[in-house]
Amino acid sequence: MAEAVLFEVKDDVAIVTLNRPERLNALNEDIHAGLRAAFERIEGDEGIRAVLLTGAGRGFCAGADLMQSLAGASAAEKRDLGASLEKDYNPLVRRMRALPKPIVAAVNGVAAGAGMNLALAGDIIIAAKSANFTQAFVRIGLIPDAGGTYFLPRLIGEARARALAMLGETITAEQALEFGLVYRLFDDAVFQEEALKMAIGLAQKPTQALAAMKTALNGSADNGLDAQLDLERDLQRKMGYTPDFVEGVKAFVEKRPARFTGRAG
Ligand code: T3D
Repeated sequence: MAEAVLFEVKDDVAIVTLNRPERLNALNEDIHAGLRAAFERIEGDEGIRAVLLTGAGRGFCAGADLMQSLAGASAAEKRDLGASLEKDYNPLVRRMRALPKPIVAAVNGVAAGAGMNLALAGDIIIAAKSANFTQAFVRIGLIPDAGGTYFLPRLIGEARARALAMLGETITAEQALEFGLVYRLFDDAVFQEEALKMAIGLAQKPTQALAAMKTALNGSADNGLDAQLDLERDLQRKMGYTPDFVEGVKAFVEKRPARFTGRAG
């Protein structure tokens, strides 16, 4: 049986590919286990400085595997969806947000339900022009999970978030761009190449600064201005002692491109 999550490292980028194309990469136990293993490796390997998360085949991710939702001997247990969020989805979303390395979520095709929200947990979300997005939850009597009710209003505002969640309509990649849900679109033919290029570019940037940016931006969702200014001060103090700050300034003075190592000290 093919691995449910493919993992490859290229030019300091971990390429994590959801790999159940026949099910549009719907999330089952195998995918969750594969993602846990992938992120454990990414967290533990200093040589990995960026992540590219994408899907195999024509889909990015069609959300939870509905074929397995209620099937099997333990159907009653499976209806405790809170337990499945607690075990699989919530730790994954927390992990992605806390990861001290940038994640490019490269939405190559349909992103539905928790599959869409998995993409939103990334740092930079890009999409192929043929991709589409849907908060499919309402169609099966659920609410958006996997961080959807947190990310959506912050990314696209209350009005659009509520409409997408309640209507469960599908939006095109162009609409997602217009809404501010994704950063950039690429033609399908060059999508994977451009996504990798973006991730490799991120892997060459000052990794400590990108990690600190994630901390600061995560904090800004909940902090007031005073707390956020304090957080910026504390993080910038740390940045001042990184070799990449010294290299960045030196490169500027010497009028050459900086060669960042991403090292902490
Ligand atoms: O159980 C829990 O843990 C609950 C937690 C829920 C969190 C959630 O994510 S809820 C949202 C779950 N996802 C959905 O409701 C989306 C279901 N899928 C669709 O509505 C459509 O497949 C799409 C709109 C995404 C794409 O449509 P289309 O026409 O491009 O493709 P298709 O023909 O429907 O799908 C292709 C195959 O993938 C098909 O299999 P088949 O008929 O060729 O054997 C289809 O059944 C399968 N597939 C698509 N989505 C899922 C799936 N199989 C299992 N689970 C899926 N979510």
